[in-house]
Amino acid sequence: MLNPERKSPRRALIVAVQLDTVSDVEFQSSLAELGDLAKTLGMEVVGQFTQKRSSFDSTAYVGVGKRDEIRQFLEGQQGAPFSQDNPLETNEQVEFILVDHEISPSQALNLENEVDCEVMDRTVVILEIFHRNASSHASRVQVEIARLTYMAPRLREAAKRAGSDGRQRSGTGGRGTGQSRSQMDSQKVRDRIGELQKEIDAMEAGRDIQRSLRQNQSGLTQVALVGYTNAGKSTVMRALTGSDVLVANQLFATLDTKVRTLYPEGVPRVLVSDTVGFIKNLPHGLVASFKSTLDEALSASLLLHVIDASDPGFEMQLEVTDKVLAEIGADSLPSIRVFNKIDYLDGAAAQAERTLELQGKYPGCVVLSARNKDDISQLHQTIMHFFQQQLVESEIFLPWSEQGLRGEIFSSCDVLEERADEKGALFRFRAAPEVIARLKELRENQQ
Ligand SMILES: Nc1nc2c(ncn2[C@@H]2O[C@H](COP(=O)(O)OP(=O)(O)OP(=O)(O)O)[C@@H](O)[C@H]2O)c(=O)[nH]1
Ligand SMILES: [Mg+2]
Repeated sequence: MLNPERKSPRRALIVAVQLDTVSDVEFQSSLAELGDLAKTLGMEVVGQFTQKRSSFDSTAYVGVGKRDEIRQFLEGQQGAPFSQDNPLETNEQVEFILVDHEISPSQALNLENEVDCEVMDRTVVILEIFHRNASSHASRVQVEIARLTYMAPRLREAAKRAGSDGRQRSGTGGRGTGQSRSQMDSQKVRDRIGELQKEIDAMEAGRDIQRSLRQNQSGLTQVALVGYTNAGKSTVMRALTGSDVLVANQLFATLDTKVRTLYPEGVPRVLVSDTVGFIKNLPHGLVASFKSTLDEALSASLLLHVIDASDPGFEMQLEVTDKVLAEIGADSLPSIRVFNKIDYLDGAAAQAERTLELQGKYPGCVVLSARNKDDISQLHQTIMHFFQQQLVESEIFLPWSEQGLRGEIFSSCDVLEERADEKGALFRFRAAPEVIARLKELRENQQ
């Protein structure tokens, strides 16, 4: 397992195949993202080996020639003095090969054996980050399920190899579980996944209850922040709610949904939830196991799709998020695109020009910097406006002897008028239809 305490970065090489269908820009941005993922794990990428192909090599992902090149490069590092040609210090050998795709267990093991260096594919890199950043019990269990699901076929493959040639590496997917491949047969892994799944189901039942309790509270409406990892969701959340959610220049800093009240509070009261970030090629196991986190987005009445406008690949990131939202059925929810980090552009004129450009291309979007107070209060207004549009006008008369609901009316409704006569007070207000229905019911019960 990677040791998160270790100070000096561990060296890694990126190895990637560019398929015919992938443009140079897409390919480069994917490599840059893998580099960021590696950095998040405390690794330093010291080089990359890429290859154009129409499909992956079925034996070991990259072709024979490329494998030779990598092996020679790695052998060249062994004991070689530090020099211009050898950017690696003698004692700091490359420890990992990072592959920018999810590859099969046999491809990973063949590549490992041939170049004699541990291989981590994109999925295992992401799983490792999720494993490190998961802080609640629920997210730890979910990550564990995803890791075991990923590991199971790899354990089988490794056991097969160990049986046939006796060779065993520490290898792909086996890290972090505290058990070697041979100790854990696939039946045990399946049993463990079953146990963990039961735990998740029980937790989900609890969460559903909590969610419905929240929804039953007077006039509560919810907005969910969604978007690509590192787009600034938690920063926007913090600014909108005055809360202290974790903000970090890391990928997947937020793994647990947080729910807070929009501040300053208005009518209706609005809850804001922060969600896990999306990424291209999110491991399937994680999409499934994190569905419950994204479910929070599904129960929202409005989505704020946060996009890092300063990232050259923001359009791809926007598409990935839209695609995942569609996959979980959240594409029918009303949503506002929030282009963030506009402060990266120098000067008001450049920012205004970019804002116009984005608004032309994405009608109805909001362009802002989460670090700018005025921008945040405008966003606050936009959110309130959205929910206020859904309020309807109504009135209730409370006789002087039955003023018990007065406080409730003021806290859950936008009171337009309070008219008093000798019999009591008439309240004219705007509120969510369900709040009005509940107030009327309470009023009838009083009579
Ligand atoms: N300059 C600038 N930086 C920002 C802005 N908003 C967020 N950031 C920075 O971007 C980084 C990521 O912000 P987060 O709020 O953690 O992003 P996130 O979308 O919650 O990320 P994950 O939880 O990892 O998915 C942090 O270093 C923030 O300080 C902004 O408007 N301007
Ligand atoms: Mg976050």
